[in-house]
Amino acid sequence: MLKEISGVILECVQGDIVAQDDMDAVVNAANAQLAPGGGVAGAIHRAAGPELEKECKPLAPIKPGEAVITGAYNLPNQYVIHCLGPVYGKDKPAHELLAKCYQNSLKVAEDNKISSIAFPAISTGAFGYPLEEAVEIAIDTAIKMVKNLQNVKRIRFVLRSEHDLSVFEKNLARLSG
Ligand code: AR6
Repeated sequence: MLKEISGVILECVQGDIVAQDDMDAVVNAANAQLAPGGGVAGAIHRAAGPELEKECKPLAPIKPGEAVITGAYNLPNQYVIHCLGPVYGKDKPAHELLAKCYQNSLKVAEDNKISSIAFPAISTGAFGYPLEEAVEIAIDTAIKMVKNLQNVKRIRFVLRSEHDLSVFEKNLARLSG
């Protein structure tokens, strides 16, 4: 599903974050140490190769809501933007910290003249954020940002399961445009 708002395309697809060949940047649902780990972070580091971890090391640790950028090595993209989501029930206020992830990642993309960026559903795996709430935050934050984006023209949300995709689609469908 796809919506165009203020000249920016917002879309959601079911798939794998490491297979977004047509995107300039992919976002990593990272850990504070920017180390491989499981889930999205594991998949990104596996696909990118060991050079990614080397570039990440001096940039760590990062705090919840923070985003940093690196090269993408063997991934089919130019950049990886690593973002630390809040651990649900621990890092507070969770809502604000999750919104900051999307704000800061989009800001980093904008500053680096990135025109297309793909996000996973940050914090909704190992970090336990309830999907429905996380989806609302992701979409609301992106909508608030689009008016101020000059370089970013396409924002894609990549969901692993059909169920997660349907939750995103329901939320995107509410937007006019
Ligand atoms: N492509 C797209 N989405 C994925 C993929 C993939 N390859 N793999 C998982 N998901 P998670 P978090 C979905 O756990 O909650 C790691 O161990 C998944 O179904 O990757 O922010 C790190 O090292 C879920 O909906 O990220 C951190 O310690 C969403 O992506 C910690 O997990 C996020 O799941 C970060 O936890």
